[in-house]
Amino acid sequence: MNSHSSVQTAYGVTSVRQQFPILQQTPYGKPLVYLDNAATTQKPQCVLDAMTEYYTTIHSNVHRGIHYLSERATAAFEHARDIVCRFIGAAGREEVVFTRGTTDSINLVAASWGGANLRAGDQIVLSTFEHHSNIVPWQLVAQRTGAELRIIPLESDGSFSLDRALDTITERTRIVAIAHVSNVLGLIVPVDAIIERAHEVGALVLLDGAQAIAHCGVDVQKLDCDFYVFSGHKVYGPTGIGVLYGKRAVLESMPPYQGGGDMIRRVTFERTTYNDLPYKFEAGTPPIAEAVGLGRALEFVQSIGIEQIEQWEGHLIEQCTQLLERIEGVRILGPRTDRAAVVSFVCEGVHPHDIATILDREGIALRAGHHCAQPLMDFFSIAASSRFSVAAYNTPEEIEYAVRALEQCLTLLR
Ligand code: 7TS
Repeated sequence: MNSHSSVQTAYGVTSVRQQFPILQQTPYGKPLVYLDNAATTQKPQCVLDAMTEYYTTIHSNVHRGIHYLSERATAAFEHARDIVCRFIGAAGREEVVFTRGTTDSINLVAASWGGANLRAGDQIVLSTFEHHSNIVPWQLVAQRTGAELRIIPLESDGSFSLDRALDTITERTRIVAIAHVSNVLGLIVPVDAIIERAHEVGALVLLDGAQAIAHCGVDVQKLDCDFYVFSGHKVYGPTGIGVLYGKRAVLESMPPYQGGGDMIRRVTFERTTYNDLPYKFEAGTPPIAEAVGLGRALEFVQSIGIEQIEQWEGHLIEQCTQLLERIEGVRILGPRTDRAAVVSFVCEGVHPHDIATILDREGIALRAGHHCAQPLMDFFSIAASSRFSVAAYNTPEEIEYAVRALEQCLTLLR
């Protein structure tokens, strides 16, 4: 534990933890060990306070009424957009569209950009490990347009080959939609080379940043991706809000997704003209308090430092991997290195749901299932796997406790 202790002192996990009231809970009389962060992260007090303050003193509808509260609500909402813009390094605030989350953002791009640009014979490149929300929206638009899905395969041992990924992109590829970090493998995808190749053939790239945004520094201009999408709730913010970043010229060229208030400039029954970016894609009353909460959540991440979080989580994942490797009959899915925040594994002869049920009684929250990545489960010929996923507030002690509980559980079940 000595090496952990020195890292721990420098990082200050105790003060990070103290900011999360929910972590004080003791389910079944045991301290809560929350290791289901890839599904959703918990919320620090500052996010809860920002949302309460918003509803207590600021709430009104945005971009509409010319009155005191409406102006304050609009300012708070647009300030949140500025925070997102800086956090991801976008060139301008008009490139930041608020959505309901990653799923909503991908559906927007698939329906709007895909509907306008895809034709029969065009290729949409995805990977084997995509989350269902980065598969099904593309299937829907492929069915409508006659475009085809082309899937980046994994090596037979489950590893990712950049060469194979680059080979999957062809002259007929119009868009590559791929996870920045896999929610099952934890793999940090080498996206730079993929983006370069895609652009060489004139294709766009959408990065699904749902699992990256809280764990890796993201700079959309450096990445040079055309779209970047993520959910607020996976980065210490509230549910019901997410982001679609798009390069300005690309967003400008896209038709509206949903129609309604705020997204228009002028409506007549004969013809409607649309609002400027980003409002063209924000029909109806947006999730205002949620945007405020997300802005505060990103400031919370900045207050610790994304590099510090990345390093801390790297230690936790390395520790978790090493401990799991010592257990007989445990197979870890995904790479040994280039991994962010997630460790999925299968235990010979034991069902993941049984593990999750037994560990739950020890106060440990982990995930068991297909993780909304059934094609990946099919690739591994498994129905489900178990998954530990960490966040900024997890500790080496929790990892040790969870893996020891897993060991005892396996002894019991075998
Ligand atoms: N893409 C990836 C890579 C994800 O991990 C998830 C959610 C989504 C998209 C969808 O995000 P949403 O906020 O729109 O629902 N992943 C998980 C998970 O791994 N366990 O629960 C949800």
